Parts: sequence; structure tokens; C-alpha cells
Amino acid sequence: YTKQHTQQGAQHGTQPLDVVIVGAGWSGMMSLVRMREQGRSAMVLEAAPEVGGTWYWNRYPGLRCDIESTQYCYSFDDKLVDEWNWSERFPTQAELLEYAKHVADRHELRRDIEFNTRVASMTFDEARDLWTLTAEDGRRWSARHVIMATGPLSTPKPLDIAGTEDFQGQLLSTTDWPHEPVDFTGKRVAVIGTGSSGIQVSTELAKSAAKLFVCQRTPSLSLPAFNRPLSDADRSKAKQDFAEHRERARDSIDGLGLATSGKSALEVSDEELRADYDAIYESGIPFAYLSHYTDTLFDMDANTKLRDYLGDRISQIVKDPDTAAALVPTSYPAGTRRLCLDTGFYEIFNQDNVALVDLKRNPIDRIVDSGIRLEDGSVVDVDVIVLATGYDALTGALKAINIQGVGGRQLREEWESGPQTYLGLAVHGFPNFYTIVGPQSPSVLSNMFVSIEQHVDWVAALIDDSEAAGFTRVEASARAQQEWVTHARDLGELFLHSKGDSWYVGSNVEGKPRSVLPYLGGVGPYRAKCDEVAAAGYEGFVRT
Ligand code: FAD
Ligand code: N01
Repeated sequence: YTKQHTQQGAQHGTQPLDVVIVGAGWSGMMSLVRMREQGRSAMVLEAAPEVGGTWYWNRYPGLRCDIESTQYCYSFDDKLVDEWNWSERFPTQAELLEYAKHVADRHELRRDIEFNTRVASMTFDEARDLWTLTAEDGRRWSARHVIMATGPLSTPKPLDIAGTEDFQGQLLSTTDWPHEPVDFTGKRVAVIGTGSSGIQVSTELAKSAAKLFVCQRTPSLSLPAFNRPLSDADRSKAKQDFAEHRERARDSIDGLGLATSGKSALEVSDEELRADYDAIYESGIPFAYLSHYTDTLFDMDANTKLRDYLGDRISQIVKDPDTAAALVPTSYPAGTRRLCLDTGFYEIFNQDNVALVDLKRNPIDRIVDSGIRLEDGSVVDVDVIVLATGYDALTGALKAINIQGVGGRQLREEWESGPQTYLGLAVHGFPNFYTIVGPQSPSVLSNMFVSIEQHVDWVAALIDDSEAAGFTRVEASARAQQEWVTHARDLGELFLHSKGDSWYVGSNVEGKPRSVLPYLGGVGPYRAKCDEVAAAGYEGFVRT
């Protein structure tokens, strides 16, 4: 099947594809590999002009991955593991994009990817059990199955600050950074937002900007990455250990295979706790804080020990006590927002050219021609404003498409009060429709590659099994979905994540219903549940 053949066929309604995949990030690329291996006709529709997803779109200075390069990669292709050599412990965006391009070259993926194609709507034809997908420019494809690889963090959150159109300087966003380099030398710059993106970009801009204003509403907790170049010996060791490490990660709670002490943070002495926390701090693996003690994410007293420890670390770095105090979060439990990884973030506040603007004390009123006006009437005058204000996570990309299932059901309406899925993989009323690392699956709370590979393989097996049995329609039952939604919600309530505001619970986007979006039951138990469903003949699916 060539691109031209399938496109013309689909457009004339004569040649429906077996599968259309939406998105050419890690999820979509591997989905295409698997569909080809099954001998299916498959196309990927991708809004960008290149593969890579997150790592194509996001290119702001300082962007790096917070998972080690030797783990943040595919395992499905042994030769790829062998031949690719990572240069640093934590990879830059540029290196990850190169890796994505290499995978596309190696598997000759581009011939079945329609780039510059944003899917605007999708409709399920109940008479033929086929999906029709329509791009923004009106081109159409039809297919039996659709794999939604649209990304958990691919849709920027709508801007909720007034006045950007009045600003006479340069307005940039971390989510859509210019492709040509931007020179900040001699410029006064304000960064709005102090999540992972804001922290990384601020650290980098502090090196060249004449004046940098870091505008913070809610502080993050960030740890030093201890990044370093990898030696040949490091790479050989990582390759040697890769299979075993990945196997451990697959069965672990966090998808990273990090060890737990099995102890409560409340049962150990202060000395032991401090020694353990120091060791994790030195390791550059922040997520180890969440798994080391069993109760950090369940018990507020246990959690406060971590917050206090990390708060002390900040005070030891930042010289001005008021600034240090403002950088320590108090409004949410530690670890219920993503812990960040940095290379010298807190240190920038000791530089003369950097100032913290505490928006909790003095919120943004609006953007004006010369900069950012605060509620007390003062104006932060700048030449450049960088928005690092985040994403409409997990549901944003799916709800951006007008998706119509059986009986005219609209996904947007079905999810009005929060996502409704079976296993975070399928949706009742939307047959032959599968979401990769979508809401109510472990997704963003894991090593994404571990979760992506599990989802893609599971969906591929479901499609294969259904096609072999002659089923043309595969749909999650209403009951199975309801049970999963209730289970995911009840589990979410047990964790401290539900107590604070963050994109994990949707509270960052105005009007978004509050619900714990990722599945908190752990990667290993989740995988076991999916395997159980498959072994029971895809229990909870109605296949006809
Ligand atoms: P994506 O990479 O988001 O790919 C989705 C693709 O779908 C995109 O190319 C998009 O253009 C396309 N698409 C979406 N909607 C449509 C449509 N309607 N029509 C056509 N195409 C569409 N994870 C980590 O584990 N560690 C990190 O350090 C880390 N850093 C991150 C940094 C940033 C700035 C962001 C935004 C995310 C980060 N993540 C990180 C999460 C990251 O998104 C995942 O690790 C992973 O890259 C997701 O891959 P994906 O293929 O599922 O989705
Ligand atoms: O987005 P965020 P992000 N006025 O939502 C602030 C991954 N990632 O792009 O919390 C003022 O975390 C907002 O403040 P508040 C990673 O999973 C990884 O940084 O709403 N401020 C917050 O400080 C991450 O978690 C890497 O009070 C406003 C910030 O903007 C996820 O992507 C790098 C505001 C948004 O933080 C998202 O990270 C980058 C307003 N109106 C991303 N609106 C890694 O390296 C928002 N804010 C690993």
C-alpha cells in the first residue's frame, strides 16, 4: 500500500484502510511498526511536518528529558538498542528528535505518514463499521480501526491572561518555540510559569538575559539532575543491563523499576530518613522519593517530611531568605505535581540579573504594551515574555477533535464531566477506537516508553485477535467502562494527588472538570489487569 494509493482509495471510498493512526510521536511510530508486522494497511496522520511528537514541537532552550536516556527509549527493536548511542545521561530535545528521526529512517516509517495533516473530525459509520477521518483541509481517510496516539501533553492550555495583543515586545511560548535561535543577550525577559518547562527555560535564559523575571504563582519542587556525558563504559553497561532493567520496570509500580525500602517515612529515625533522602538527592532520580517510603503519597505527615527536606535544600542554595521561602511550595503535597529536574535552577536566584516575581502575593492583572501589569498597579517592563503555562493534559488532544461515535454520540459531550474509558484504552460508544497512554491509564506517571509499548502491543493483539475471528466491531461495554471509571476514581481519592491542584487533576485549565486523570494503581498491576482481560477473551469488550 503506497501513501498515494491508500489516500486516493480512501478518498474515493473504495479502499478503506485497516488502521489509521493519529500522531507520529513515540506512540504512533511504534503503532505503525506493529500494524505493518501484522500485514495491515495502515497510515499515520500527523499535524507536524516531522516525526517526534513532543520532541518535535517543544524546542525551547534548556529542554531535556527527566528520565535517563538509556531508559527513555524503545525496547521493541533489539538492534535499535544496540546501535543507538546516547551522549548524555539526560538527553536534550535535539538528541531525542534525532533518535525519533533515526527510528523513522530505520523502519522506513515516513512512506506511510501523512505529515502536515491535522485531523479535525472523525465519524463512525455504523452500517459499515468504519471510521471516516477528515483533516482540517477536507481530505478524508476511512479505516476499520483508529489508534489515537495524539499525546498526553500535546495541546497547550488556553491562554487565560488578558492583553497579549497589546504587548509591543516579543511574545514566545515554550509550546511553540521559533525554529530559528532567539538571542536574549541584553534583553529584559519575563517567564510566566514555574513548572518543568518554566524551570528549564528560566535556567537557560538566566545565562544571557540582561534581566530575567521569573513569574511564579505556584512553586515546583526541583532537584539537580547531575547530568553528565556518558562514557563508552557507561553505554556498554546500560546495554548489557537493558533487558533486565526494562523487565523490572514493566512490573514495577512507577514503570521505572525504582526500589522501595518497604518502610513508612514515619517509622524510621530522623537520621535514617535524612540519609535516605540525601542518597536520593545525589542520585538525580527524583521519582525515587515517591517510591522509597510506602506512605509518601498517601499520608500527609509522611509527605510533609519530604516537603520539609526539599524545602531545606532550597534554603541552602538560595541566599535571600524571602526568595528561598517563596520558592518552597505549601499549597499541595510534595510529589503530587511532577517533581522537576534542573541544572542550576535555584542557583539563578543568587544572580544579580534574576528576580522572582511572586504572583501569589501580587497576581498578574493583565499584559500591557510594555510588559506585565500586576494587581498592585506596578508593571514588570520587559522586551520578551515567555509563556510556560502548560497543557490541557491527557484529554485536550482528544477533545480538540470532533469525534462522533455510535448514535451521534460526541466524545466531547460524553466526557463533559471527565474522561470515561475502559482501562484507559477504549471508550463505550466509540467502537474500534483505541487511545494510547490516554486518561485513566498510568501514562504520565511512568516511564512513558514502558507504558507506550505496553499499550501498543496490547491494542495490536486485540486488533489481531478480533480480525482473525472475523469481528468487524470491537467496543467496550458500558458496564466494564463504568466499573473502570469508578475504580480509577476511588483509587485516585486514596492518593494525596487528589488533595492538591495540578494538571494531573485538570485544575490548571479553567472549566475543566476535576478528576485524577492518570491511573494511580501502578504500571505492573495495570499491566496484569490488561493481560487478565485479554486472557479472558477480551472481557468487557463486545465484539461482533
Ligand atoms: P506526543 O509525543 O505528544 O505525540 C503526539 C502527536 O500527535 C504529536 O506529534 C501531535 O502533533 C499529533 N497530533 C495530536 N493531535 C493531532 C491531530 N488532531 N491530528 C494529527 N496529529 C495530531 N515525559 C517523560 O517521561 N519525561 C520527560 O522528561 C518529558 N518531558 C516532556 C517535556 C515536554 C515539554 C512535554 C510537552 C512532555 C514531556 N514528556 C516527558 C511527556 C511526553 O509527552 C511523553 O514522554 C512522550 O513523548 C509522548 O509520546 P506520544 O507519542 O504518546 O505523544
Ligand atoms: O506546565 P505546568 P509545564 N498566571 O502545568 C503557571 C512535562 N514536562 O509545561 O500552577 C500565572 O507544569 C502555573 O502556575 P499554577 C512534565 O510532565 C517535562 O511546565 O497554575 N501562572 C505553572 O507554574 C510537566 O509536568 C519536562 O499556579 C500561570 C506553570 O504555568 C508537564 O510536561 C519539561 C498561569 C505551568 O506548569 C507540564 O509542564 C517540560 C497564569 N494565568 C514539560 N497559567 C522535563 O524536563 C499557568 N501558570 C522533564
